[in-house]
Amino acid sequence: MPDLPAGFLWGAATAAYQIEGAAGEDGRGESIWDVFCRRPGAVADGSSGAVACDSYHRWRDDVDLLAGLGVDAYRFSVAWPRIVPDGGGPVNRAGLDYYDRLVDALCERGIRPFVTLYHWDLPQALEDRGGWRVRDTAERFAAYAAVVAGTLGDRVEDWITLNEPYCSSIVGYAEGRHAPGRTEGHGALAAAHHLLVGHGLATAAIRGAVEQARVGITLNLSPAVAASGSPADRAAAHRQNLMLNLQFTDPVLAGRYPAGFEDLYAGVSDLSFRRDGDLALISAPLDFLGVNYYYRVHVADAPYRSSDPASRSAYDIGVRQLPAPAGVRATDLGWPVEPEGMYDTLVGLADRYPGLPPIYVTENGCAELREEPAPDPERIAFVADHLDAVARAAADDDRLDLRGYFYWSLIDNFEWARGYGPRFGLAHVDYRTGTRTPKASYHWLRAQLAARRG
Ligand code: IFM
Repeated sequence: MPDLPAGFLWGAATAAYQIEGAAGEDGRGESIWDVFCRRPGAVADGSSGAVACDSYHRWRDDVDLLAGLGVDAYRFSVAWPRIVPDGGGPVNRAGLDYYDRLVDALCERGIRPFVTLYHWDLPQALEDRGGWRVRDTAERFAAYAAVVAGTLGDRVEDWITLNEPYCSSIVGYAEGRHAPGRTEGHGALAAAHHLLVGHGLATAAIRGAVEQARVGITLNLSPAVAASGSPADRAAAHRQNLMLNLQFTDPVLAGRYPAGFEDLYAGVSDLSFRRDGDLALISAPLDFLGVNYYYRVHVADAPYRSSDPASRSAYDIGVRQLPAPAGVRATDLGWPVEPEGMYDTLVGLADRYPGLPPIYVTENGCAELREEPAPDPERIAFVADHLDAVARAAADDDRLDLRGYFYWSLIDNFEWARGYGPRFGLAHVDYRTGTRTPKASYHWLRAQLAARRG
């Protein structure tokens, strides 16, 4: 185990729709993912999260796994449609009770809960009223956050407002690969902005409900690398960075939209959804930033799919994503394994944002496509190499305050549009029986954590 900062926190992460199942139980409302999964062809294997890992019933097994692993913390998400089934109406006490029990069990085992309030499962009723394209959803989100914080805040101090707003906006409303499965320009950019407004409003709501709360947001960051030194490819990499990274980091960490952003979307959107005061709200000081790092994106310049900006999706920025370059290993999903991207991401944040808050790596992990539990040496190497990169960044750059690392994911689960094929877990899940079987990586990590304690 590399030399990590004192007090460095170890954890594992999951998300509600990917593990809970029980989609129709105890008053849970429908989410955009329930609806999206029914769309033919939307999910690779035609599956959904309706049953998933059945953690709604098997949560004790998950807590046992965490305790056996010896982690300090567990990052999980709360399903908004379980708490406020129609997004804005009455609160469903049975939904809150589920998380109450889970948090109690974690605290009893000495595991610190990190609660994510939005990991993509928007109540469908709100999507029917405009979803994240409309500001009202941000306000509803803050009201829901206040309810959860008011219930769990006597035991939960660490709160993450949003997970990966890039995916909830651009992948969901512009690329169309995730729920709600749209390919819009203006609407997707409005969604990205309103998600950040929701983050700002929810931050204030959580702090209002829980005096000792520490509040952060989790962003997925993937540095873009130009396929060549040509001006065209370098410009493409910059556009990719604007869309994927800077659109989110600059408003949150610097209270501005990045230079060049308006030009990128000239003719696509008039950005009229922005209001005075939004950026101040969005950039309210954070207690921590969550960084999800998986891979770098290698890109080349490419023709726009639509020649008319007015009908262009916000994902259509004249960029082609390339496979892992020759000589770079890729995971079974084809994602390039480049731990130096983790290093660059962390150091790059410190370069760009003076006064950067403390950082947790809130996700990092790799998937295999094997169905049966099997040795997973590639996962062990992946984690070790990425931790090395984290340790190097911490050692090299004293502007960085790196506080912890959460492996994605504790257990195999529903990998969104890819269905159940990819397995990210430290523990294998047999989806027919629900049985969890720790993989070699679980045993390896347990030994590392025990050695650290010892
Ligand atoms: O499974 C997802 C998770 O929900 C969000 N971050 C990336 C993971 C792997 O794709």
